[in-house]
Amino acid sequence: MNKKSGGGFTLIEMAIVVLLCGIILVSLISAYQVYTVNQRRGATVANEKVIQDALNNYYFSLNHYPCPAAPGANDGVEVCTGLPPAGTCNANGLCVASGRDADGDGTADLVIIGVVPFATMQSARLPADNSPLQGVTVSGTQIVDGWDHKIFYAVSQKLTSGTTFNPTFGAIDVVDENNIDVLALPGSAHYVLYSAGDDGAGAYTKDGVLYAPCAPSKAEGKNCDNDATFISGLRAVSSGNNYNDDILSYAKINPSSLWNNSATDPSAAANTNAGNVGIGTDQPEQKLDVRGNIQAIKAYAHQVCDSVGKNCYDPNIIAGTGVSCPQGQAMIALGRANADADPGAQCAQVFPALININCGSKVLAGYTVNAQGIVSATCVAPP
Ligand SMILES: [Ca+2]
Ligand SMILES: [Ca+2]
Ligand SMILES: [Ca+2]
Repeated sequence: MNKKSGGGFTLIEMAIVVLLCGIILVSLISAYQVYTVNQRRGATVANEKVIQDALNNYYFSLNHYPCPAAPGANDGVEVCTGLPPAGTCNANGLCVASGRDADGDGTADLVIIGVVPFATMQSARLPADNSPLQGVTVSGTQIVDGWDHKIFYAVSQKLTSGTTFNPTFGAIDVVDENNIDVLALPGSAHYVLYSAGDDGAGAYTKDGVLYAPCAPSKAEGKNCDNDATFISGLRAVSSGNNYNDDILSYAKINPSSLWNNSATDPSAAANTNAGNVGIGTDQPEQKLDVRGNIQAIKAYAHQVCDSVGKNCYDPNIIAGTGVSCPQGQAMIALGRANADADPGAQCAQVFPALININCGSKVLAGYTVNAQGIVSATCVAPP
């Protein structure tokens, strides 16, 4: 009965073939799904990088970030005023959250949560000459993630205005999957960008429609629960409350051991090292030792010395009350008569050859000096 008949297959052989085809197909589908997700995640990371670069260019040009646009609107225009109260969202999905009290006035600093204001960024102008900003253009395909959902943009409100901007006023917190802060100073991120990832929970489509509701009980719910804390955690896509497929990037202050914001003027920077600072040298010999040219509009100094700190001049010799010569004499050099002399002017008679020339009632019209130094004056009648 198990013998092949007429060159065909037995039922068992057919079953094995079907089973193998099934196994291969499942593997292919699974591999294709992984490939697709990786592609979409890669596109999302790339777009967030483009947006970050644009936001940073905007900030460096205008000294503040733009406000977010409303997720439910599609004009890409920032919304800075008429905001919903803290802890709430408006009908267009724009939310305001209470963040860290960064300015220390006892009141929570606000965080505005929305999407990338691409139109505002593209039309921004430099105040100095009204020229368009460079490097701030983000296209329509770059404001969405790999699933065509809008990438969220949350920013510390004080950093959206040049008058309140202070780099230490980031009010946003970012934690990892274990709820551990990823920032050196908790709650100090300037802004975050995030994609709602594979499941699109809480995301808005590119047409401004809510795609799926937020699931606050899941780990990734930290991103869509509209408070000022976000999660930048490992990808976890098994079911359960650890689920997180979101893709988040953020901007923060990079702490530096060399520079700090001035305690008296937060907009100024002060160096913190006790030793010297070198530019063009790793062996600085002065508080600031520049081995190269310095370009400045004005230079202020109490003394100007030679390269070994000797032969110092008071700059007032040139820029202050200056130096003077006796009447009838003119300065022929500025310097020292010898190494021990005080700096000053070297003076000389204006026309030494003409001493003792007397034209009587006439006036001097010219003179020559021959090789022997004998002066011949030409005196003429006054005009
Ligand atoms: Ca405050
Ligand atoms: Ca998600
Ligand atoms: Ca949150």
